[in-house]
Amino acid sequence: MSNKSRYRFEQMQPTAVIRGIALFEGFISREEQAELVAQIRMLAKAAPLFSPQTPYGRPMSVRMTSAGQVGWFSDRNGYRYAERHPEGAAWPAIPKPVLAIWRALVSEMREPDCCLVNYYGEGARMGMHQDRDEADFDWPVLSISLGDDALFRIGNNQRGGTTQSFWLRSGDVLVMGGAARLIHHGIDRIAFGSSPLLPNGGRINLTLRVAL
Ligand code: MD3
Ligand code: FE
Repeated sequence: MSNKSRYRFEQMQPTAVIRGIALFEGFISREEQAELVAQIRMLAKAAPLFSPQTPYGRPMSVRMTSAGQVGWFSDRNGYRYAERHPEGAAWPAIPKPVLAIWRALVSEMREPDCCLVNYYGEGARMGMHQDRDEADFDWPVLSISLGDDALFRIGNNQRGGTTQSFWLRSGDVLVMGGAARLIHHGIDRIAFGSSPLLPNGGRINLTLRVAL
């Protein structure tokens, strides 16, 4: 049997592995972080950030948009991937430097279908949830943190049980594959103003997923 791993991060040395999630602290340089922010600004001009409604009737505190074939979307009818921005336009392409990070850590065999862009302003949070709107859980999810520090919490594949928290900082990358792919996770809070990357503060998270 070949012991060649399927995804590149499996042959790399993360700075930590927490409940199966591979953490690559400081993976993205300061210069590259600034370039990513410039790309996200252009992206958000073509596909403006919006506050998704939830099936529970309250809007999310995180503002979001997407790039790629599909965008992640939520409204009164539930969570799903949509082929168009709520204002009707197709989603912009995933920026090249973002795809380069996916290729470096995941694979050159397939690109992600969706790059979800989450923006956390002061007081924004994301409750504990699983990412399970995708057709295929064999592909890992990759997440990039930019801007203010965020207190990230992970639980278990089932609801409830003990949780572990750690801070995500600008330039950190997480890869969730294998048994960690369906772990519950959320963002309890951000330390608004802790990073100089975004002049007006806040945090950007990019989450790359094979969705279709
Ligand atoms: C663990 N975003 O968009 S990224 C999300 O920082 C989301 O905005 C958070 O959860 C954020 O769905 C957390 C880290 C993350 C992303 C996807 C995961 C952790 C994950 C999928 C499976 C397990
Ligand atoms: Fe998630």
